[in-house]
Amino acid sequence: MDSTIKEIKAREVLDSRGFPTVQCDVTLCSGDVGSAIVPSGASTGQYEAVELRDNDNRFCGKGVKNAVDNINNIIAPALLGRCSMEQPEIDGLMLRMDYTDNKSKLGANATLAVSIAVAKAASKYLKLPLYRYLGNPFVNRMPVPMMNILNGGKHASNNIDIQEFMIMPTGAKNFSEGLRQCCEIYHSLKDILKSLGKSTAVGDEGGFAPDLDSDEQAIEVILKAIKKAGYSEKDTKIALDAAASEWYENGGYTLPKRNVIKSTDELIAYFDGLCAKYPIVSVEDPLSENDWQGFTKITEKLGSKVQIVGDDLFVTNEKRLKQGIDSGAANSILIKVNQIGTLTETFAAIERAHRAGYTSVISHRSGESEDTTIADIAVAVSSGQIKTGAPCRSERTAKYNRLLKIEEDLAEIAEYSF
Ligand code: 2PG
Ligand code: MG
Repeated sequence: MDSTIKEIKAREVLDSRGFPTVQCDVTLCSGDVGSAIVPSGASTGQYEAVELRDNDNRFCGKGVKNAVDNINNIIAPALLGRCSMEQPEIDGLMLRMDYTDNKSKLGANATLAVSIAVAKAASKYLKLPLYRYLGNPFVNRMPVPMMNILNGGKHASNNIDIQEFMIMPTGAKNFSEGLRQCCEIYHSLKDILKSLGKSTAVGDEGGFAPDLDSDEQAIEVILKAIKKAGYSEKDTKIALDAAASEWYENGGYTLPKRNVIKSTDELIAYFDGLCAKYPIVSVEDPLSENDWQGFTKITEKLGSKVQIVGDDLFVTNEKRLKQGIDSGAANSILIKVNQIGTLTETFAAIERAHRAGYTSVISHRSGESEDTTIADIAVAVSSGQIKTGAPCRSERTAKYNRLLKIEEDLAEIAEYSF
């Protein structure tokens, strides 16, 4: 059959931080080729599927030759001859071959590269854009960008503890307008930082990474940039990713850069205060991945007006998400394909979230590449939100550019709303 997998070939390539990652090409008997490059995080959650690294003397131990070999020598022979359109079966077969809970045998970087490349090959065979192949004939919802324009935490060498300060153009009339607004705000932020004598060097996700007096000052300069660009707090909202798992130690939170110590309740009160004072619509990982009770508390307190997003808390894992749904922890899930390692499991988590009334935000990692799969996934699942960095660094703009093309394809049926 033409849709049958004829060849699978993996190799080691580079991500946007200069670390190796896995690329995989899947060729079908028809000659169609699907190619994927997996992303990689810096503030990784404890419960993420295992990213296999060689831990030898190449690339500071970060080589991925073992993951590449696992694809070429173990996964490929098992998948040759299978129909590329059997995505759940193919992903299921890899899960069974791995037989661990966290993909530590084959590596989630190996399974994900194959999973995405198979889907892309099948979509090419069917002559469908990826968002249609993964979605359905009716999908038409463009995501609102959750654009990280000021970086701190593990993504930058400045003095800010909150990892991401993002803008969301919720009042724009369509995706491309929203993207334009974000770019204009990004450029006015640069001008403002320059005029304050602050650094305009950028962090891993392309946002500026200046030293500032406080988190509040970071939000204030962003609000100024919104105004300077000609927009208002009515149309442009703020989202934060605290990445607070990075702060957790000995039962409390130590914000490392300022060396401030807070309890769960104090952190909740802190975010409550920020949300009351500023137009913040979404807060990701305000607490650590193990602080289930804290997450339930903050969701009870803020969840009716603010999106509380679980990233390290859920790690795109349906089981952890179920625990969250059962205990009222968070009301939204961040989706990162490499946290779980196959498309089938990713889609199961999104489906479960939506059925429970949770929103989903499709997300990049701090280590990225020219691969734009997440843009198609955001449209395929009608997520309505995408987090993919600043309009700076081609690995970030590649996703925005892909979405511009999708919006053009959707033409008059495209929808955009928050
Ligand atoms: C996050 C991500 C992406 P990393 O915490 O949400 O912004 O960072 O990829 O480093 O985990
Ligand atoms: Mg996060």
